[in-house]
Amino acid sequence: MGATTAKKSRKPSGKSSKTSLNLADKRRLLEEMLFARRFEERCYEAYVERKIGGFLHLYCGQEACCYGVMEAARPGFDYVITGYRDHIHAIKCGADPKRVMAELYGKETGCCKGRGGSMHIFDTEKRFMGGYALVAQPFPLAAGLAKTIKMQGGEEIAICFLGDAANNQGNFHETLNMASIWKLPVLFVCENNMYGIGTRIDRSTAVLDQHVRAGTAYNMQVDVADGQDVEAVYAAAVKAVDYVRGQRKPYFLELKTYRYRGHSMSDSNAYRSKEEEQEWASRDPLYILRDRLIKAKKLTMKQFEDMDRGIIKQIEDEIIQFAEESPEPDPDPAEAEKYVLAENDPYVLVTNLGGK
Ligand SMILES: Cc1ncc(C[n+]2csc(CCOP(=O)(O)OP(=O)(O)O)c2C)c(N)n1
Ligand SMILES: [Mg+2]
Repeated sequence: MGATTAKKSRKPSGKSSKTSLNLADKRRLLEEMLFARRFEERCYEAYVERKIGGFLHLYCGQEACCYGVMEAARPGFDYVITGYRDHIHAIKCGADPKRVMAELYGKETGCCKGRGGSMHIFDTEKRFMGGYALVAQPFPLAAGLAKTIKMQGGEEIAICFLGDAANNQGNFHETLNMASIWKLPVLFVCENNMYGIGTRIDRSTAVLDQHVRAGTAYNMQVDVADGQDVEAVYAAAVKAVDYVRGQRKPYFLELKTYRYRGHSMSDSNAYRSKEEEQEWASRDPLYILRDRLIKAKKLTMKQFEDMDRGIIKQIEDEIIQFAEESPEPDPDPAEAEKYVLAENDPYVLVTNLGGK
């Protein structure tokens, strides 16, 4: 389910993304998104069983956003950063799902040695730069990554996935302004699920269309796409990624989407109407792609169900088992300190990857 390994070349090749998805790509994307859904649902169960502690924010319903964008980008080569709804972005960048699950379990084999947990998934080898709990914190970090790339003359781009409510925080405005005037190679992807915790966007935000906001206020190239349709996301992302990679300028892509579960596990999700939930459930990103493939006679329902069973089994037999059997971290405070102090600061990590 993972992605390609990081290619270290820093010379621009001028190569753009391929513009359409073939049948094999679509089937793989369906399988990857189904894996993401089942992974998150299994996290839900593990949380209820108290195997996972702390906060847990699930990505169910929004899968087409991450998979559509990253299909157009270069996972493991481009730098990716996001908020706390981060497990699936890490996996699509190439992080080992076993180590992501072990991180959620707080085990030593986790991708942050069990010290980060759900909101702080990190895999610098795959250039997945986290996983942040503070709303909008990744905006300036993404700009910093893009600035580093620009100074090094590399072909990478920085991709920052964040929610709609993050755009009401000061970091959004300062970062978009600077990214625009400094011409930074950063793609901002706004996963607009219309809610910031329990507050609907029209109660918190003056301009509802986030791409309009970014385009008019910060003189930035922008676009908007249906975040439930992975092919539509992919088509918009190809344009966005090619623009950022080719022009070395920022771009803002808004994706209209919906999260199926509450904001986090502690959210009773009582603020949305059943009608609204049902309307979005009828536009499930998995079923849009599945039904299109079935209609084109490229997939049968039986094949889909077999795929689903295989994924559920793989998650149980390989991923959950790995997390369950992994050792607990060393409780010595001196051990833990190693992972909370500046040594592992993202800036230092970028510098270690070859930055100046
Ligand atoms: C700086 C800061 N302020 C407030 C919070 C509390 N908080 C956590 S998530 C959230 C809403 C964010 O919503 P959005 O950006 O739309 O992302 P979504 O959860 O919908 O993916 C808020 C206000 C926080 N974590 N950090
Ligand atoms: Mg939101």
